[in-house]
Amino acid sequence: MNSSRAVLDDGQGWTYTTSSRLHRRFFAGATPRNDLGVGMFSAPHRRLNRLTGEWLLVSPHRTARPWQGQVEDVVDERRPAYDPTCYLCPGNQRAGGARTPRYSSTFVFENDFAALKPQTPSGAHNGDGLLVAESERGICRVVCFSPRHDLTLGEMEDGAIRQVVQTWTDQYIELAGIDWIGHVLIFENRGAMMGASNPHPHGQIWANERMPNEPARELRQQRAYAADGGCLLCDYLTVELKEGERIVCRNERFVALVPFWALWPFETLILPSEHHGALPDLDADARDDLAAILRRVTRRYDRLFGVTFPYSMGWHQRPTDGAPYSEWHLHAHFYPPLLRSATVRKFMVGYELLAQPQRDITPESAAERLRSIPDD
Ligand code: H2U
Ligand code: ZN
Repeated sequence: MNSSRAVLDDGQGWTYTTSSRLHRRFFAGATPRNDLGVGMFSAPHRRLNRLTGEWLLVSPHRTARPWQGQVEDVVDERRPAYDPTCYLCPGNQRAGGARTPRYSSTFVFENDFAALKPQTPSGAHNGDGLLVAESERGICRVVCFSPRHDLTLGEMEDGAIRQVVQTWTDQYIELAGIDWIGHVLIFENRGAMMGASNPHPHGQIWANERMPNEPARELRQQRAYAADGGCLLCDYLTVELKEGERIVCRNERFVALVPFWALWPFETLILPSEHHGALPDLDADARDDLAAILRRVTRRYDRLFGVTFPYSMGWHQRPTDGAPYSEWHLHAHFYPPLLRSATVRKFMVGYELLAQPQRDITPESAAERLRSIPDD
């Protein structure tokens, strides 16, 4: 290690360098390797999210607590292949008045109720350095994954998911090519519990001028790590593959794992094994592998509690303001809210809202459960 690196000491027994190989502290220090179920890891502890730089609490002993709180309804999920009232089904009228064409694979349209707009009056406000505001331009689109109303990503054929990957790639290229677009977020909200307004398989794209908060945090972390050489997620993946405990599934070019610092109970991170910064960097084989792993992960999710698993998922790709961002490693996060069944979800409230996030089941046990589910 380079001795010129800043050494951070948080005063609670953790020291790490700015490019910290934190795992070395975990596994080569007082705590032996493969000791994640015992010792400090079976008691309350905190873990560092190396991608955001934020800590989260892990309280493994709390899984036994009784639950008398909110229980979600299990929605009857049988749906028709075509729903005449669905604005995303082929040939139907949308709420904004436009008509969805009779598409046969994927279909992209400008969001009729876009949160950001390309024609936005420019302006900045600074009231005594305390009341600060800036105008923000953007483009919001909706991506229909399939003309079939009744399918989910995990129920689609590999070839059809491959077409979704291609559409995401084409959209990223097109939007990144607009000179004032600095960041493109491709995401999917699935299930009413996560705020999706319609069960038809679809996602969204929000492209805007400036870096949003979460990618900006990840950029800072990846950049600080890369300052000492190496890529944060390439090195992290090497450690995860060596440990093996948090890997859910993998193929030749992609890996799905529950991150060491996972916050949501069954959160996963999907990343290419090789260093790529954005979807267009993937070759045809890698896109095939990506489609295959998406199918496998979403199938496992749907089988875990026997319901279409709600989640927010999204792609974190290299920003698009024209700078190289060679430190950026392409990845997708799946953030599903369900905790212990189809009806009991995790809430981000109280301490989590006011102090820091916390989880009960360990990432290792979540990975073990997801791993044990067949995905064929
Ligand atoms: P969500 O299910 O994640 O909310 O995405 C659906 C989007 O579709 C939502 O952003 C848009 C909503 O604004 N929409 C249209 O653009 N046209 C419509 O006719 C209805 C919904
Ligand atoms: Zn539909």
